[in-house]
Amino acid sequence: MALELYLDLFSQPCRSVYIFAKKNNIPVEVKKVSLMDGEQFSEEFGKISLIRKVPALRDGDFCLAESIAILLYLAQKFKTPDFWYPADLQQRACVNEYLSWQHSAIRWHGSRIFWLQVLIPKIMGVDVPQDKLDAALEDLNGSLELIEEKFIQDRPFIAGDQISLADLVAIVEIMQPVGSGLDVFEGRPKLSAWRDRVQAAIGQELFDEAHKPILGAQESVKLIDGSKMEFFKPKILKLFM
Ligand SMILES: N[C@@H](CCC(=O)N[C@@H](CS)C(=O)NCC(=O)O)C(=O)O
Repeated sequence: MALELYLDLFSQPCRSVYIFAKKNNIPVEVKKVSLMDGEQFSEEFGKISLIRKVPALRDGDFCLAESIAILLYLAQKFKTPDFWYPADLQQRACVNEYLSWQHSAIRWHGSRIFWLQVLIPKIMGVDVPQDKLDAALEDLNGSLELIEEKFIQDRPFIAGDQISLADLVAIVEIMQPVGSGLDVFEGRPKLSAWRDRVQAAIGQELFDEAHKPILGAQESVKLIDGSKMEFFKPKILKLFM
């Protein structure tokens, strides 16, 4: 029986899991959970994950949340090529280091720009003050600098000569602010060259397919009836206002 992957490609961690499964020919049935329609709060999805966030995985009776846990589960269950999660102690440590760091850094910093520039104006009906955007951009730039100087350094990829889970998890997060119209690669030749290598390793077609929704988000979000996204308001007030 195929594994069920619950996801919405608007979401960065969903894209990493989706790309990983497709790239490695892992048999999965994709079940879309539309975040904009609030389907993460449905009774049906609650049976898959009480965390109520995507991605989530169901493998028979076994349900798993959290993208990193899912990626590692898939890598181990399907014995994907070593380079994704190298057996070499220090290479694996580099992957683990990046995966541990990203949660509280680039993940939030890239995501925040998307919320401030695309979702909050739509849902709250107001533009976000420039000083909030400037502060968010400063944080994002700090994270991008660390990715270049600390994690990529002079290597082709984060763990060495080949793509790993670290690069995959990094690229999907870095693309989130790009979806709000911000060219994060401008003036960053090292990051751009790394992005090109990651895209080539994933395959352009799969990369583009996974990123189509987020890269079209500025237009598609305009068409959504904002009153249908009221359920996001408490979260916005708590996290951003
Ligand atoms: N740490 C989790 C984060 C998952 C997450 O934050 N998912 C977001 C989309 S990017 C979500 O489902 N949000 C729904 C909500 O907050 O209502 C992971 O890596 O899987």
